[in-house]
Amino acid sequence: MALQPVAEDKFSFGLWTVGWRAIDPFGEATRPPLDAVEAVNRLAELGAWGVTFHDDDLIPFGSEDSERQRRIQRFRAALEATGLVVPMATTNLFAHPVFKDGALTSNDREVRRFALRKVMRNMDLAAELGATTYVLWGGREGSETDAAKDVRAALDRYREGIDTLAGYVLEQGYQLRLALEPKPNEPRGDIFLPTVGHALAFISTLEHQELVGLNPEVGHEQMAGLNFVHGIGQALWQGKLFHIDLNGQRGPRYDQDLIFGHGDVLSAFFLVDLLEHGGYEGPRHFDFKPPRTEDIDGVWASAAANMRSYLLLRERARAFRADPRVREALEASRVPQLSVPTLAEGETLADLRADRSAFEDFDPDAAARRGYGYATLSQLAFEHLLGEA
Ligand code: GLT
Ligand code: MN
Ligand code: MN
Repeated sequence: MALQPVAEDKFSFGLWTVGWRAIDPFGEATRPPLDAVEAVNRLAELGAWGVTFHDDDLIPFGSEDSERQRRIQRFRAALEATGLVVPMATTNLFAHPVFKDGALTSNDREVRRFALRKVMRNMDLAAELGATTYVLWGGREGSETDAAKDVRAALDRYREGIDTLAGYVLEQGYQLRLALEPKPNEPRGDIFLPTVGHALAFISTLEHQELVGLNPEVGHEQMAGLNFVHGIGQALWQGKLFHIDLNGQRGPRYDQDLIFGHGDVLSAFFLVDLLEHGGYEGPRHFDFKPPRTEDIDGVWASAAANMRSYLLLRERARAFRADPRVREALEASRVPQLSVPTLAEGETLADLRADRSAFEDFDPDAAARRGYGYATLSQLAFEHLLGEA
């Protein structure tokens, strides 16, 4: 079994993941800062294909222009030396206190204008480095009290912000698509566009909706108790899965950002199965946090673990799909029948109403007696996951 990642696997990591110093609300950093060039070198050694960043991961907020250029040059040189690509970039619109009431939806108009300029500046860099996806995670867009926000006005501003940024991409002729990343809460008490579903509905109101899709994160949907595989299924169905943040989460609680697979492992299995067989060709991007207990060796061990988890699950998913017993079980469960349109080709409403077999002669009790065989099918998946099948 090939568990050594290769470029074709399209594994990517954010600089902020391996670079997380483990500062949490209760404690100080447990690790020293990690140089971006060191991160690029080590990720490349481990077999990653891409690296992603927030503007402020690469260039500290408020840096002089010369310092900014120096840091970009070093980063670019490391990319060239290793062959690592930058498939995606994003903006830090959450750390500086100026964004304490949000960025694109802050009540303060000056803050909203500043946020747009900050995004546009980093879009220039993203395009220069060859990125094709620009993520927008609105972690501070929200509130702790419903007295603070007119949600309809906030959504007007959110839409105006995204329309403006998409307009900028078009004006500049950049090859970038925007990907919104939903999250239900944390750091805000409640965040706007809390789930995949909310974000999809929002996108349908945008001026340049073809340019805007999603970057769903495993843990964020699971924090809301939702089925991530179903969310991804719908995003794919709507042509909106532009990017994905893989990690682990154990149910509704704070955002854990565990190693991929180290949460709901059955869901991770079906997720990999869907990504591999559902036509998603984008990056497999890990947005995890190396546990706070780890030293730098543990950081690299955890980065490698994400990729290994994915490859193991991919192997298991392939074996599941190739198993003749699984094909039989799928057939017995009538899974392929769900792909058959309910009306025949060209069938009219009158035809349906005239079809006695659909109603008058249909025996609902007989149909109700038929089992669906999901216990067998589900157990087969479970045994493949455990490598037992
Ligand atoms: C932040 C957040 C992630 C987002 C990143 C992109 S930043 O770490 O928790 O889920 O993907 O802004
Ligand atoms: Mn994320
Ligand atoms: Mn997260």
